[in-house]
Amino acid sequence: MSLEEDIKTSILEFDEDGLKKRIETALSTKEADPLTILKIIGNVMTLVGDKFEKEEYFLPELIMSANIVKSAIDEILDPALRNTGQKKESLGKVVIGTVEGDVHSIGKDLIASFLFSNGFEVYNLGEEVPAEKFINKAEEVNAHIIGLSSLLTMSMDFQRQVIQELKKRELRDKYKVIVGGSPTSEEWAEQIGADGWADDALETVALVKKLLNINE
Ligand code: B12
Repeated sequence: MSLEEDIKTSILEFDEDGLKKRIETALSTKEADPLTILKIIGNVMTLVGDKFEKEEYFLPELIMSANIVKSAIDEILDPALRNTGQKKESLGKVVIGTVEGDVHSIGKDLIASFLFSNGFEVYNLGEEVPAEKFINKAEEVNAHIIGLSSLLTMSMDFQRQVIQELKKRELRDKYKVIVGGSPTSEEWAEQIGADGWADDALETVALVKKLLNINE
């Protein structure tokens, strides 16, 4: 079976060991690089999402698949990316997280990994991140970009709150704020006064480069 098929089967069968071993083999034999594997995982998770929507999967299956993917990314793919990316000069600093009230991590983590592997210094603050924490971290590390992820209609407004809080602190012009996540859109980004929106990880890399005037 192809690498894609193997990864898909392991995730859909909740086979954490199988997934990790297959990824390790693919990396050690140079069958694929970490970024290619992340792309495959992203596609499989989109499929998992579709199954949930069609009620073929329920919450326990979702949690299991999300957990094994997170563990494979944290333990294998992110370290592998760090090894290949270490010598690169930083193209810019990005603070990213999922907004308050929202625990969805997979899309945001994919974005963080893609940005990192494209030469950005990434500070991933995790999930359920309050506005203050985004801003404090951005101030602390002198970030260029603040990235806000939201997968829930109920949490979207916290993206707006981060922007309002930046304004309140007279820091709005200091950072480019980008937003994303399935309930958000270009129009939403405009409506809340964000600097950009992207649909997926590849588009996000292009967006960040555009916002920072990086021509590559
Ligand atoms: C996995 C999942 C979960 C997992 C999350 C595990 C984890 N560690 O992430 C668990 C089981 C915990 C979960 C819980 C819940 N979930 Co949920 N979940 C999903 C599911 C199936 C997939 C999300 C995912 O990982 N997609 C794959 C990744 C790769 O895609 P992505 O997240 O969209 O990210 C991409 C883009 O959006 C974009 N992007 C993302 N972030 C950012 C940020 C920036 C800055 C940019 C530029 C781009 C960007 O790029 C990413 C990469 O391509 C979706 C359904 C779906 N089809 O999306 C529902 C979904 C998001 N969940 C939903 C709901 C309702 C919930 C719960 C409330 C369920 C419940 N009844 O308890 C809870 C929420 C708890 C909370 N407080 O947050 C709804 C949300 C509906 C809505 N619009 O409000 C959805 C849409 C399912 C549905 N149709 O009902 N969930």
